Amino acid sequence: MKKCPECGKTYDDTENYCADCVAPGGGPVKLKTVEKPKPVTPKPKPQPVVTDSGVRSAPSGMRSLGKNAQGYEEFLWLKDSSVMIRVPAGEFWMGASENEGGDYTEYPQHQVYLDEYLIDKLEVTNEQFARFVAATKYVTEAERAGRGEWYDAGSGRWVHQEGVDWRTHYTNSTERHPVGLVTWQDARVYCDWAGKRLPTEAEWEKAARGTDARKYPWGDDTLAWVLLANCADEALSRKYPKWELLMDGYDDGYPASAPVGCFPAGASVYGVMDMAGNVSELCSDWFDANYYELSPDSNPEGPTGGENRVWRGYSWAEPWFTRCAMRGSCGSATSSPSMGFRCAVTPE
Ligand SMILES: [Ca+2]
Ligand SMILES: [Ca+2]
Repeated sequence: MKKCPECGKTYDDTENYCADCVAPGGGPVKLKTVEKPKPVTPKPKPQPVVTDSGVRSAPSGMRSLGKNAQGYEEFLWLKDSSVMIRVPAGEFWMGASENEGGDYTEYPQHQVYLDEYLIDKLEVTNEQFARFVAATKYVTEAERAGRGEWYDAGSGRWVHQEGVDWRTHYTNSTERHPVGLVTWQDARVYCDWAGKRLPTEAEWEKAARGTDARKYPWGDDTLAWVLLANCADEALSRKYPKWELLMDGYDDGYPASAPVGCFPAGASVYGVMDMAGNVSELCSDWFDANYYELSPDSNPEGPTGGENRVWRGYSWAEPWFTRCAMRGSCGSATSSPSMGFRCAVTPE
């Protein structure tokens, strides 16, 4: 295409002079070739990277690990080197079923919708907590109080023992054991440091039981010949002969806590480990025994206040396999070697 530099009229490439204009010195005005504008290629919108396995890319602070054996996406949370599992949005049944024989606090069973969230695959370990303390110089509430809850093998009772805190049973051989003797506030501060939060009670229960209202993380039955969880067992009675309540004939090999994730047969439908036993796990909610009567049906966060905090999953100190619906509570200042926590995150 050509264009007259005087009047702007356009011509095709076969013409050389403008038909209308006269040059200042006389004669026709010579046309100028107009360069065709180059087509503008729109910048591609950023798209999530989808790998061969169909896994979406990870936001900053995370690295995709692909799908786990159960088919759910796992991520490495870089701040505290924890593996997190994506639990899809959707509904699940919360609370005990009619034939489950649950405590009154577990009723009524009700349907709850939760947005998508990530939850730690494993309980927070001594090793992780030590890194947090090294980075922040945080002093736990038991350390400040100068004492903590402890099992006294001589008397066969739980006592408040001077000088007992999370470091007491932290050795080179227990790096991968869940941290214990931490309060709700200790757990919350760890979560803040890691850029995470405690799971709500509803998130904890969905991660444990999935959407089919199963009784235990692994299903509805207990399989006596399979090691499913770390609870009060024969190993505990061998170490503490005065321990009264334990599962006769069940020997998981651990008298107290076990390294996290060493009972793969007990994993939940999402692949979350140790939801029954090992250490019980603090949740973000205040505890209300009657909360299920009035709980919102979407993303419940617990009562707005209260005296006690929720913990879930029971521990190595209990003589049974923990049902997913079982609820527990403790004072905000309570810490115990049988109680720890895991973290959750709301995806960006
Ligand atoms: Ca045990
Ligand atoms: Ca646990």
